[in-house]
Amino acid sequence: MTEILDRLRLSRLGDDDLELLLLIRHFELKLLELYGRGDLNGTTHTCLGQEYVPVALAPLLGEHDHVFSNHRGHGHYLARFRDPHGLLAEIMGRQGAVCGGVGGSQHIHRDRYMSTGVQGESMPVAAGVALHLRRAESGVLACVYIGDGTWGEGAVYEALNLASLWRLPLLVVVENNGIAQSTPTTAQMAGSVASRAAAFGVTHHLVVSTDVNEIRTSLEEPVAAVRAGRPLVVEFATHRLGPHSKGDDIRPADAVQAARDNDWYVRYANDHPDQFHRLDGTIRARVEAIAEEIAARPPSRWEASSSWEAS
Ligand SMILES: Cc1ncc(C[n+]2csc(CCOP(=O)(O)OP(=O)(O)O)c2C)c(N)n1
Ligand SMILES: [Mg+2]
Repeated sequence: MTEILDRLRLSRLGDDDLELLLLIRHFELKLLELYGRGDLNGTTHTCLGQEYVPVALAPLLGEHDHVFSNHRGHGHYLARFRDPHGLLAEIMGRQGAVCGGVGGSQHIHRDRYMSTGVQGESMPVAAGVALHLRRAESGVLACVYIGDGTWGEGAVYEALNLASLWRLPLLVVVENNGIAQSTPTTAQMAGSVASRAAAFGVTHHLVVSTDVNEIRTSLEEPVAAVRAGRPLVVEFATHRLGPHSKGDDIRPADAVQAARDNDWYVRYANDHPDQFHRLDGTIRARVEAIAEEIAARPPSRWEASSSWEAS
């Protein structure tokens, strides 16, 4: 019995990893609060419950790797840049915004990181970038995050086909949270992610754990193989803790409860209370202070770069 409980216990993380997880959690909670108060315009999709995915992947990706994110991308961005100021300023349209405030929550571009709110759009783009990398920057990969619902887009299959045929260094991270907006995966997906990857001869790796250390170790070799030209689909069986965007949650109570039962945040607090409580309040307060500081800034201005003006 103890053995079973030990296995269910989340392993202890370094402070750095836990701080990043907590930063993403409190950032997302703050956003929902700001939207709820009417302090923000537009929309947002939080990654509450899924924070551990980009945190586990973070050290497996290098600064030269490209990352293509999606509509639910705040955690992807924070895990790559640890820049809550730039992201919040972007979402709030304040000075210091990563993209001058014209990208907002879903459309961020910084160095080799790009997100889009258009489902599936980034798959062929990432495959094209991976083709360039295979030719020009050996050992560098393109990582693309997509959801389960995005497997309804034909562009996903065109990209998988070429990635396999041309042995592209393409890492497809699927955050399968079992739902697309309000449609359960079971109501829209025939077969499975694994069988669809197999149809193209692409390796598939399933992650059911929420243990950052365990996931990272299990992905070291498969990600190294991607760099050598073996495309990979990593499917995370995960849970969306919050609504699709803001107030739009029509899931039955048992589905929401299942997401809560799997929440790494609650489990980690139980398994490592000292470390958790030492850091949780600090990070929460840090996010609170960042939000106040950003809200007090003047509006952002977007100025076209000189190269754009010239063209
Ligand atoms: C091409 C396209 N069709 C529809 C939408 C509207 N839309 C935004 S998110 C979403 C659901 C995406 O589900 P999934 O891929 O599972 O990602 P999740 O939201 O669960 O993270 C839809 C249909 C869109 N943004 N782009
Ligand atoms: Mg989904």
